[in-house]
Amino acid sequence: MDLPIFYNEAEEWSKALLLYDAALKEINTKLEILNNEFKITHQYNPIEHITSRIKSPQSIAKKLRHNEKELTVENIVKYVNDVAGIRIICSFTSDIYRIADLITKQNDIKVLKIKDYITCPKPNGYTSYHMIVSVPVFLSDRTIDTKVEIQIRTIAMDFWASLEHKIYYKFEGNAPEHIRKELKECSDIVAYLDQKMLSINEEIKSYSKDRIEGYHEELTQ
Ligand code: 0O2
Repeated sequence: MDLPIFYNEAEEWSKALLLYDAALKEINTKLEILNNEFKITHQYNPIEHITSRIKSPQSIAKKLRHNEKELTVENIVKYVNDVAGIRIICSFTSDIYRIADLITKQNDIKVLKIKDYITCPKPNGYTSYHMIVSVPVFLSDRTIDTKVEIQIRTIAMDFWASLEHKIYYKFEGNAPEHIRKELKECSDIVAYLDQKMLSINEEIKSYSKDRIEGYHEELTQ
């Protein structure tokens, strides 16, 4: 990734990128291990999929401008919490808190900030669970705690956020009132859908193996 503004800080920026990339790899590996363990011990997969990204130079510059900070590597590292970002898509809302808890319990991860937009959705209807964490990256001569933003949400929340993001950019943040209202209504439907899916799943889990076998027998009679 190039940030052409930084001619005199190019090396410093390359080092920062190396750290962000390493931090993403570490968190991704941790999540993969947790998910694999879950599959074996609970025959269940709480994570649908994971994506990760390094924030675009334009987006970094925009965020610093918004915070009225000069565009320097030092300011990026200090003030932009989501240069390295991971998005975890779960099946059910309960999985979100389970995953967040498992991340928090990892000894080498420090949780720096939490924003629970599920308990407190944004006024536009955005829901997601955000964690800013730091993870130690071991270099040849030192260890550097590096920040990563982790967003955890359900498939339905992600569907809403992806479309809202596109609409937001299309209207440059000034979507007509009726579109905003309809998006908010869709977010209420998403919340209802997640709740419904969760209760169906709870009911399925309450079926004992014997009950399911009995049900199969009834069908075949
Ligand atoms: P992009 O393109 O994803 O990089 P802080 O981290 O506390 O310094 P910030 O950045 O306001 O402050 O944190 P917050 O509220 O946790 O939001 C960070 C990210 O969450 C955003 O990154 C989006 O990815 C997502 N997000 C937040 N609010 C919304 C929303 O209303 N709609 C959608 N679709 N996504 C949202 P960026 O930098 O905006 O963008």
